[in-house]
Amino acid sequence: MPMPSKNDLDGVSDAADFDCAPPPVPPEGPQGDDSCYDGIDNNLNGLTDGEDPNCAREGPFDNRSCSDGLDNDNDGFIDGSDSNCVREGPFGDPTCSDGLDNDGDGRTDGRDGDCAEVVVIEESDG
Ligand SMILES: [Ca+2]
Ligand SMILES: [Ca+2]
Ligand SMILES: [Ca+2]
Ligand SMILES: [Ca+2]
Repeated sequence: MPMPSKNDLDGVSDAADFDCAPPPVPPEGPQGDDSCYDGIDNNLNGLTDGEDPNCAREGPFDNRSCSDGLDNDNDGFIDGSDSNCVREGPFGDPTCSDGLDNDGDGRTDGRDGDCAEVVVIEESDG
């Protein structure tokens, strides 16, 4: 009695099939994310890091984009010089008594929650 030694279909199983789904496209951005500083066109749109609109944002003040030495949003102002990176406060800071809405959130000086007198507990990483 003859035994079928092999399948006609060359032995490729379903589990090894790569044809069904394209590889996922990783995100680039938002600004501050490592993907905006890795020199890689992560999302494969032809625009790398600062060239990519997903990364072209500067601020807010605590974002990495405000301390990277780059004019991320290409408005001619870098980091602390960029109004997007300006902080108002904390309490006692000159920005809380200059009559200006420094951070552009619509609240000036004492009206800005960032200027509220609070006890700040700072953690030290050592
Ligand atoms: Ca890109
Ligand atoms: Ca910057
Ligand atoms: Ca800028
Ligand atoms: Ca102010």
